[in-house]
Amino acid sequence: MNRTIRTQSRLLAVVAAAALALAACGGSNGAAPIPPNQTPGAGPDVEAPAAPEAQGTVITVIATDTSLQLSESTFSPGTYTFVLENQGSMPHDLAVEGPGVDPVASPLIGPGDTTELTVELQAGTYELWCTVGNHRALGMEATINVA
Ligand SMILES: [Cu+2]
Repeated sequence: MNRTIRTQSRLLAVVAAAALALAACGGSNGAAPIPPNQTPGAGPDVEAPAAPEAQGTVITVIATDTSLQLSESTFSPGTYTFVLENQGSMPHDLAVEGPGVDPVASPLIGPGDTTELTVELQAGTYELWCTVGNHRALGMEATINVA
């Protein structure tokens, strides 16, 4: 008889201990720090969206209706991106011709717009001009020497 009671109280103790352990465990789980939000794509590994990237040396070319004004006057061989800014009142473009460059032209852009033309310049003389109408004759041209 005695033995049975002891066994029962022992069992009770074990059950109580288990209940405590469970409670402690549950409590501990509840209090566990929430992992920081892992937002995929927000980390430093993510590459920025590919922006149109000017290649080589950037030269600004201001187009008025009667001139082309370049931001640089000395050139060495290499890759250049001419950024044409149309500050005139008519549509303009930018053409380039010289050693290794058959005439290439930028898109035609309206007043206030900007476009780009990337070319490889070698040593030599290059002509830049606007292909629209008689604009070249009006003064929309420039000559650069690459050395
Ligand atoms: Cu023009």
